[in-house]
Amino acid sequence: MYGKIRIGTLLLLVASTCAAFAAAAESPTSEPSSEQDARMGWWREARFGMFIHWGLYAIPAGTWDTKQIKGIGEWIMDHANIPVEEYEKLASQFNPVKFDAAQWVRIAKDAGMRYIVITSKHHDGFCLFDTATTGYDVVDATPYAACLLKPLSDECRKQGLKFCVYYSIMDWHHPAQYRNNPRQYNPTNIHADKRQAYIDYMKMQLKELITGCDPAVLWFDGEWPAWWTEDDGRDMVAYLRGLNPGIIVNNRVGKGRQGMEGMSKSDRSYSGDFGTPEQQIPATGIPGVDWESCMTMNDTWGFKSYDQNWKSAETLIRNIIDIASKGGNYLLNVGPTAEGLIPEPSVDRLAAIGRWMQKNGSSIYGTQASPFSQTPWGRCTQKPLEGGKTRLFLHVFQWPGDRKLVIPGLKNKLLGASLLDGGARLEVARAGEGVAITLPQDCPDAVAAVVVLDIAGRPDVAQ
Ligand code: FHN
Repeated sequence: MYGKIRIGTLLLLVASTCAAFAAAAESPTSEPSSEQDARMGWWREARFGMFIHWGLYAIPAGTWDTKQIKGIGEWIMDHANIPVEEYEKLASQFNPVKFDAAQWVRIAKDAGMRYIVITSKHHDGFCLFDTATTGYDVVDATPYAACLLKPLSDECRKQGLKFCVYYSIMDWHHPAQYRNNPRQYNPTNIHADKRQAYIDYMKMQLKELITGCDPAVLWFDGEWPAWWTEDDGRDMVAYLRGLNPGIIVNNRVGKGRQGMEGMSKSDRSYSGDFGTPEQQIPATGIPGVDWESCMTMNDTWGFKSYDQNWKSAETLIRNIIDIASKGGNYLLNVGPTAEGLIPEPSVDRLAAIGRWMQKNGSSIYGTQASPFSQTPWGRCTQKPLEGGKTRLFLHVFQWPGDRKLVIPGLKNKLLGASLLDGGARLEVARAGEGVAITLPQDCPDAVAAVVVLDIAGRPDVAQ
């Protein structure tokens, strides 16, 4: 699969790669926070994105040699211990003729998502984009014979979403990396004499992605093998910033995932712009740090034909709210089929989320974490208003039987309360150490009804 590299292109890539790398000597952690704030502006506003895990693994879809394989679908090469030369043959079957970039972006946009992160190369090493570095890509190795990322990038730009790419450092196909254990691909080891060549290979591919598809975020993964270090991550960030100073990079470019709880804006001891809790919502968020919870809608990232363990739309909507109330972003995954379709159960849930976001999105986008440590009735987000005021968004999961919504410890002057959806004014008054809002008899939204409370100044709460 490596015989098809076009030498001229490769030499050009190597030359420009070295130039880009030399241009960015500054370590990312020494940058002023104002620069990071400027870079992160759209991302903090966005709060909600689509994760897409798509690749050759969608063909077996969780079944190999008539056996249903345990675990997540994109790991079938490892879990079924498939030899590389066997797995490679899947490429000749990959022909997603039903792939429709405009439809995928429309589904994400209608769900209220503001960005899309798609796997450009997962651990199996197969590239969903045209690359001069290997023939193991969708253009050279499949009957589809066309790039999948560029149309999606163009559609995102057309429909106003940010296009972002996932990229795995661990690569089960590249000859520089090899299995520690013959029964498992994960984690890989690396041949010492090929390590730099593989890092150069990654940098060439990333340069192709940046120049070809202009991703707003580089979402690294597969960073855990011991041969990849935090210094490698720091070097990679400097290289990427040399290509695009505004590109956002997650903490898995280095070893930040291990230290995520310790990753704070002050020490910035790990490279990357945001923390990446996975399949979880940190109980109190990660104060002072940008972070994004990535989660599946069922139990797998890559498509599995028989995984029907779907989370309800209510759970997914309340996850968005819970995460935003802790100051984070929600990256919700879909795993398209080998034909190029997003599974119907995912589409249905995204449409339900979109109906809620259509009415209540202003309580999520551009908001900051709750000023309260406890809100037993639901969650709170907040947004500064002009004139030094603050808007509190109270997401009510349990509608109080006595119609009194009690907000403990809030000391600010009260400016008014209303229902977000429809704007009906509500009575609000001080109640002991806090505030009580009188709600209508009937709850307007069983999943999460949003009450708006405007206050003077920044929240002053007795803890
Ligand atoms: O091994 C991958 C996995 O397949 C999936 O891509 C998730 C998504 O964040 N990341 C790794 C596991 O942490």
